[in-house]
Amino acid sequence: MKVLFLAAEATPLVKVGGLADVAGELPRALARHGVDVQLALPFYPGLKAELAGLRPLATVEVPRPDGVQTATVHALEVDGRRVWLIGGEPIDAAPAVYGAPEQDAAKFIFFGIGALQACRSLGWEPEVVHAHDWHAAPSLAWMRTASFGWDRTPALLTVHNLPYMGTGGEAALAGYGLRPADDPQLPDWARQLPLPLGMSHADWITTVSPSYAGEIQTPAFGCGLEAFLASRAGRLRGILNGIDPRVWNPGADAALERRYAIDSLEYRLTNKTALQRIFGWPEHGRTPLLAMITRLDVQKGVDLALDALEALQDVRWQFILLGRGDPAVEAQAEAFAAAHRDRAAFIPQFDPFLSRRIYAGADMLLVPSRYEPCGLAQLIGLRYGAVPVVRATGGLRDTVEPYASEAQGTGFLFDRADPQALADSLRGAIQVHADTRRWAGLQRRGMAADFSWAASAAEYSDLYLQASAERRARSGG
Ligand code: NHF
Repeated sequence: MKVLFLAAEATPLVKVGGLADVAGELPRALARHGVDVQLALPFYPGLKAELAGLRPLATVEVPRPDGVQTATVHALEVDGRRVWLIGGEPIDAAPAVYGAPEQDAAKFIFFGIGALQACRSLGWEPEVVHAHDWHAAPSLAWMRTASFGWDRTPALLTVHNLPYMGTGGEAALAGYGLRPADDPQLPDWARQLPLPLGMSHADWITTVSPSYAGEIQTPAFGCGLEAFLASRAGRLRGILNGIDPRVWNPGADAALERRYAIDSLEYRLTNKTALQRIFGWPEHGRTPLLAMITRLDVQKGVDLALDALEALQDVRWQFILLGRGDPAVEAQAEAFAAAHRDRAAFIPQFDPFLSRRIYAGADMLLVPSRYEPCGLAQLIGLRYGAVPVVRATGGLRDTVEPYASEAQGTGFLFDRADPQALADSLRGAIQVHADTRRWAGLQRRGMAADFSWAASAAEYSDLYLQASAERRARSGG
């Protein structure tokens, strides 16, 4: 089975967020199911500079009603799989991976069309085209146009984060001759946006957890597309993301002060003490060390965490927040850390090395997201024995089992997106933390849970087969 992945980012070449991990790691797991994934990425100027010696394989035409643009095609092997790099003027004109909406739309539409043209011109025809997020969604509309004509090729679209629809991309779609979606279930404002347009052409829409697949069919999470998504319920599936257990392994993680495993949990303390020392805090093993490692975005509920901790003044805790993002959220975090220097720290960075040390040393990992399609931090937290305290939404609900008794549960969940609900949950968690035996049980159950890519890959591979069979049946064999 040959599958073309189209994505704006993928590890190890380009990484901004969780999408990169999925697009980079899922193909490896799919290979074990006999699925040959070739991945196309935009050839961003930054990547070009890093791969300066790479020679172009071909150039292809990207047709527009007002003329033709040229895309360059480079290819390289990563982990034994081919990655296509599609370059050209619209990508050079908007060099950051993500920038201004109009320019980004032009760049990503160009990229998607260029990738399809490259496959055709180099003689590699995928049996399934699998696009990720709004960036790649327009290519699904384009492959069905008369001029390209891949009508028998199944199209899958994975939505990693529904609110990002490519707003501002209306003119760019028209510029490439892409007509508005004609699905009557789509509201007018959505018909000429990249993500809904792609969804209207997809045979299957997937998202990254079963709960989120259900939530986006409701007004609270559907961003105005709930009626459309509900009308596609039979063609909408939630497939949980995974993590690579070799990449995330506290038993072999070179970043840690001390490595440990499920049967040597006591070594974690060394990692906790190392963190307390960095911030000049009392090196108490019994004081709960809480952490958040996240993009500082309203979605992630950093404000809820800070307000909840304010409400827990009477309780002993220490708190580390690592991540960057929205300047307003950063300012709030900075003010919080300044007011609680003796027990709170904010490090406004994406620091992979430090993040690993935090997963390994924190007692609890807070993920109070307002919505969460899947979430990767809680999966890493579970694997590292940093017990997750999460909002019961999306993938968080699907991956963290609520603490119920000495023998059951891997973390703590709360329902309402408000600081008091989180504070109550934290109070409960901190009480259980005082009981070392119960706490170690929680940690061990979380560390033993299997969130590798194997299960996801099996589901995607089944879906590819099903989508292919459906298309074949529809077009008469
Ligand atoms: O894990 C990758 C990621 C998700 O919940 C995450 C999100 C964006 O918000 O699928 O995409």
